[in-house]
Amino acid sequence: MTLTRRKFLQNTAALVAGRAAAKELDPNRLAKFVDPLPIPPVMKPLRGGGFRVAMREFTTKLHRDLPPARLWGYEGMSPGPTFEMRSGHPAVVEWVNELPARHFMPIDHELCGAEKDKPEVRAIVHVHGAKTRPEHDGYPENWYVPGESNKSLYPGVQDAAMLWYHDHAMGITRLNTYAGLFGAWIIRDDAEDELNLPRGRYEIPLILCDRFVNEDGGLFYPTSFKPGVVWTPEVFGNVMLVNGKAFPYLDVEPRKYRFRLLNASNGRFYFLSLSNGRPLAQIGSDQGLLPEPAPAKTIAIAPGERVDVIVDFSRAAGSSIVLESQTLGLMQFRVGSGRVADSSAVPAKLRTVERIPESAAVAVRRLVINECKDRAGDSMRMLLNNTPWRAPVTEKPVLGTTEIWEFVNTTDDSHPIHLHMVRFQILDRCNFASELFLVSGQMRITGARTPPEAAEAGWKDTVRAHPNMITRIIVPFTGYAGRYVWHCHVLEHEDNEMMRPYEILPA
Ligand SMILES: [Cu+2]
Repeated sequence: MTLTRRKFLQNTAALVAGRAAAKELDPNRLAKFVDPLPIPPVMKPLRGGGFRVAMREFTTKLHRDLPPARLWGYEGMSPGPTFEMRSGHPAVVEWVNELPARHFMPIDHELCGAEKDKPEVRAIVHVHGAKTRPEHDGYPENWYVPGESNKSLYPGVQDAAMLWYHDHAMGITRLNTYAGLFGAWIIRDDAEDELNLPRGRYEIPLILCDRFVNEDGGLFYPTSFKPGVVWTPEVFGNVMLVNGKAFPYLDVEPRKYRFRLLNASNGRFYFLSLSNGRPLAQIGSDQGLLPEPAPAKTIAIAPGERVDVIVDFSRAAGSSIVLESQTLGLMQFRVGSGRVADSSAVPAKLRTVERIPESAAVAVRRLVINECKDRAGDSMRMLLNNTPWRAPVTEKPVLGTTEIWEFVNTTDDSHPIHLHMVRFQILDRCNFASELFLVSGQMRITGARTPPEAAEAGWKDTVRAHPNMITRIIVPFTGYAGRYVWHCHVLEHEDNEMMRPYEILPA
């Protein structure tokens, strides 16, 4: 039996088990596009400067016709409030754990870091894409319990980009994030302001995630059918949420809008398109603006990735357009009629992204993505380089140097690989003889190296490593020395130790 087949059966068994117990909602019964799109409020600083953010349990309706759901969120909302920051302006945030003492998601105590001797409720915040010292980066083992808090400093010395913050606690990241602990963190700078892109109420974050929702309106996290093992290899929910609502709508004017998209799903990839067949103009990715706009009819976004797009509704006055992912409607835009003034611009040249030459790299690391062993004869075990989390650190780049990391994906899945603290460029992808490599360790490249398309030609912090391909990135390790992590951003994989520490050595 192939891995894929077996995984499918495991998933099916898990879902059937879950369904029987939990009365899963049939999403087709939900009226579409009846709730207005919520827009998270901007996070307000304290009077003396800095921020204080509390993680809290709360209830909210995911859809007009559903009873309220129990969630966890920053400042008691999900998505949490949006941080609006200026490049070069540091911020101190006190993250306060005010969560209840018991978790409402099923914990798998067999996972590394989530053993029975660990407190059930633990949290640690990571600002994804932020350049910050290791002690402020949200190291997975630096979690703390309800009643405790942690202060972190974010220097903000980086280009304009949409980052995001979410929980990163060892062995339960997938559960804490699924419960609602995530939000947007936007950095702006003068160079971006000068472009005169749509802004203010014409710039809107769209945070995507999918969840299993029960008929009682609450969340449900599918578990394995095997007693004692709660981990499932991937979770694909039955309901799509945008900014925390199921199938919302947004009234827009017939003009240009800038949408800041974030995929905050545990495992779902989206392939975004508009129902009117018009292209989306992607202007940015994870770490800020692209060199130039990249129009595309479909835009892929993996868990952890961000996509910055311009949609021009000026020729769609009076119509409604659905934002879709593979024919699945996520949300609706209702375009007002008439004509409106629009002084915003989308310049043909957005910024300069100097390509880093391969010759700048002092080392090439081959990093293998494995999905190899059964755990307890039941679930997949997913690892990086066949190495568990607690093994000694093997990746030790020197501060100030540049390296090429090549991700050799021997699995049947695409894995979004994220490196903390640094930004990088994608060099290329190529096919290789995966079976031969697995059996003999011999590497045979079987196709041409394909450079990234325009949408991936900017600065990134998360890269899709496709199955049976080698994906190469070039990484300048600038910033700070110390211990960070790199991992797959499918959160189920991450919690299954598809995550490793890496250490930046002082120069
Ligand atoms: Cu993965």
